[in-house]
Amino acid sequence: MLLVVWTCVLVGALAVPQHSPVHVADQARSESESLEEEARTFLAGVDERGSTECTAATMASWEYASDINERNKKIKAEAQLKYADWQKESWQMVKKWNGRWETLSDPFLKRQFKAMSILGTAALDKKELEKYNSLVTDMSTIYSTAKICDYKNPKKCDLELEPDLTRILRTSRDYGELQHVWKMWRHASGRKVRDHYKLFVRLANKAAKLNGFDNMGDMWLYPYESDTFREDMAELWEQLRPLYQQMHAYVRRKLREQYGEEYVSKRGPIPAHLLGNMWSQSWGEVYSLAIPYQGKTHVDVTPQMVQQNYTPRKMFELSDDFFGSLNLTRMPSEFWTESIIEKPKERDIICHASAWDFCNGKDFRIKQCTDVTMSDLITVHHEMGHVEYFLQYKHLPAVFREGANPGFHEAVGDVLALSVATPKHLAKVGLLDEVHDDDEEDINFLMNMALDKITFLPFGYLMDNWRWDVFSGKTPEKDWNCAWWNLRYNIQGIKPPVQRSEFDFDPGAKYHIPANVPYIRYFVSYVVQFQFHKALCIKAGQYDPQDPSKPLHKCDIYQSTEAGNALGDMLKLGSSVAWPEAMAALTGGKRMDASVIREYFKPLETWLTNDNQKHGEFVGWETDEVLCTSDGPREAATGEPSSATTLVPAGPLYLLLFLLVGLLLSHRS
Ligand code: BJ2
Ligand code: ZN
Repeated sequence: MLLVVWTCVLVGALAVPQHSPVHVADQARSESESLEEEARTFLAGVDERGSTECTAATMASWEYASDINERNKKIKAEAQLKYADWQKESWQMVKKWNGRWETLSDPFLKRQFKAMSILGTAALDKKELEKYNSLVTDMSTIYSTAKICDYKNPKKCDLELEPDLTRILRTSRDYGELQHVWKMWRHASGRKVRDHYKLFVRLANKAAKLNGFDNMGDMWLYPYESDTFREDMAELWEQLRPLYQQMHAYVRRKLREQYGEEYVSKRGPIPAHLLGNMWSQSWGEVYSLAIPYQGKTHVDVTPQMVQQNYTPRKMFELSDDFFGSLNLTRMPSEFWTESIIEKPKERDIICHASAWDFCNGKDFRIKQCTDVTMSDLITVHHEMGHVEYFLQYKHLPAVFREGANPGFHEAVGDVLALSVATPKHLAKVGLLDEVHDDDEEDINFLMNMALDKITFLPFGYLMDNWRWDVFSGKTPEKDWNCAWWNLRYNIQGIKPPVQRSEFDFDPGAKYHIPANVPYIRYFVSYVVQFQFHKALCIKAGQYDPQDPSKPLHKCDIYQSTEAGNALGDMLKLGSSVAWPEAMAALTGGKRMDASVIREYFKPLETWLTNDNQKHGEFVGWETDEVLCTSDGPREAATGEPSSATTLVPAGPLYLLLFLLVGLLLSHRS
C-alpha cells in the first residue's frame, strides 16, 4: 500500500507534460478502474433485485409443491412469468455491457457477466413460455398424484408411489404383485404424460435455439464448461462397466435362486421389477437376497431404526449433527420450522424429496415424505448436502450460488453418507451392536454399498443419453419408448416384466422426466463423491494408501474439522470458478476420475469375480426376446413371464400376417 502511495507522489513531483506516455497510461488505468467500479455497482443492483424476484418465484413454487390445488397453481404460473420478465429485463441490461465487460480485469466480475449472458427459457415469448411452464407443472402433477389399485384387493385404488408402491417394491417377493405394481405405475404416470412431452420437447428446443444452442440437450451441458463432456462421460462409464457387469451377474444368480429359472434366466437381462426399486436405479433393497455371508452382521439397519422408534425428525437431527461435527454450518432455525419432513395427510403434495434455496440468505428448506428406512436416511443426508452448499455460498452473488458444476451439488450429502453407512459409524450411533474387523463382514458391507452405488451408474448414465437423443431429434417421437428400452437393455442389462410398446412412455414414469430435471449430474456425482471422500479421508487421517488397515471403504470422517473445513472451503466457491479449479482446491487434481470408485470397491470386485467364476456365471447378457414393439398390444401382460423374441418392432410382422390370412381366405372363397 505504502509503495503505491509513494509511486503516485513521485509521478506527481516529476510534473509530467499532458500527453506523455505515463500520463496516458495513468488515464487508461483510471478509466479502467472507473469501469470496474461501474460494473460492480451495476452487478450489485441486478443481484439485489434478482434475489428479491427469485424469492417470490421460489415461494410460489414451494406453495404449490407442498399443497397442490388450482389456486396455488395459478399463483405459481403468474410468479413464474413475473420472474421471467425480470430475467429478460436484466439480461437486456447485461447485453448493453457487451464489448465492455470483456475488457474488465477482475475475473470475478467478468465471470458474472459471462454467466448472465445466457437467458434460458425466459427467451420464449410470453404465450409459449406460459405453455412450457404449464406443461412441466402438469406433468409433475400427474406424476405426483398418480394412484393405482391394490393387487389383491382391486377395489382399493388409492395406492401412491410414496409410501405404498415404494414399500411394495422394497419388501414384496411376490413376482405377480411386483409385476402388477410395476406395470400399473407406468399406466398411471408415464403413459399419461406422453402427449405433454411431445409439445414440451418442441418448446424446450425452441428456447435452446433462442439461446444459441442446437437443442435443449446441448443447453443443459453449458454449466459443465467442457467441449468434450459427452465423450468424457462415455469414457467414465467404460471404465466402470466391468465392475457393474460383475454385480449384474451375481445379483442375477441370487434372484434366480429366489424366483426360479423360468423368471430369471441364466444369460438374460434381469426383469426390472425384481430389483427392489421402481426404476431399478439402485438395488439396495434386495440386499437381504444378495448377502454374501448370511451368518455375519447385516449392515442394512432399517430394522434397528424401526425398533428404536426412529422418527423423520430424529433422522434429520442425526444428519445435522454430522455436519456440525465437521465444523460445517448447522441448519438454521427457519429450516426446522418451515421444512416438511413428513407426508401431510390432508392434501396432495409433490412427495419426491427436494432441497430449496429461497435466495434471501435466510430461508432454506427440505420437503421429503420421509419413511423410516436406511435408504431414506441416506436421502436425508443427500438433501441436507444441498442445503449445506446453499449455506456455504450464500454470501456470493446470485449467479454464483450454484454448484461448481451440477454434479458437485449432488455429491455433498452423499460424501457424508459414505461415512455414515460404515459399520463403525453405525455402531457409534447405536444402530449396530458390534462390528468385527473381519473380511467377510467387510464384503457384506461393500456389497450393500455397491447395490446402491455401482448399480446406479448405468441408470445415471442412460437417463440423459435418452433425452439428448430425444432433444436432438436422433430418436424420433415414434421410437421414444423402444429407444428407452434399448438403453435399459444395452446399458443396464434389464428387461421389462411385460412387453412394452409405443403406447407406453416409460421414461415419463421417472420423476426427473416429467419434472424436467437433468440427470447426468447424478452420474457425475457418483464418480466425484468418491474422489471427494478420498481427499477428506486423507485430511481426517482415516485413509492411508500405504496402510492396509486404513482402506478407503472403512473411513469415517465424523468429527474431523480438518475434513469439514476443506469441504467448506470448496463449497464456499460456489460456481465462481470453473469446476476443475474447485476440484483441485479439494483433491489436488482437476479431472473426474473413476479409478477412485474402483479402488474403494476393489476387495468386492475381486470377491465377485471369483464368486461368479466359481458358479460358472455368464458375465453379460443376451436375449432374443422382443422387449418393445412400435405398435404392440395396448394391454400386454398377465402374471406370466413374457415370451416374445427381439427388439425389432413387430409392426411389419403383423401386417404380413394380416396379408397372408387375407390371401388365404380369398383363395378359399
Ligand atoms: C431425492 C433426490 C432431487 C435432488 C430433487 C428433485 C429434483 C432436484 C432438488 C434440487 C437440488 C438443487 C433425487 C437422489 C439421487 C438420485 C436421484 C433420484 N431429489 N432436486 N432443488 N435423487 O437432487 O435432491 O432438490 O440442486 O438445488 O432425485 O433419482 O432419486
Ligand atoms: Zn440432489
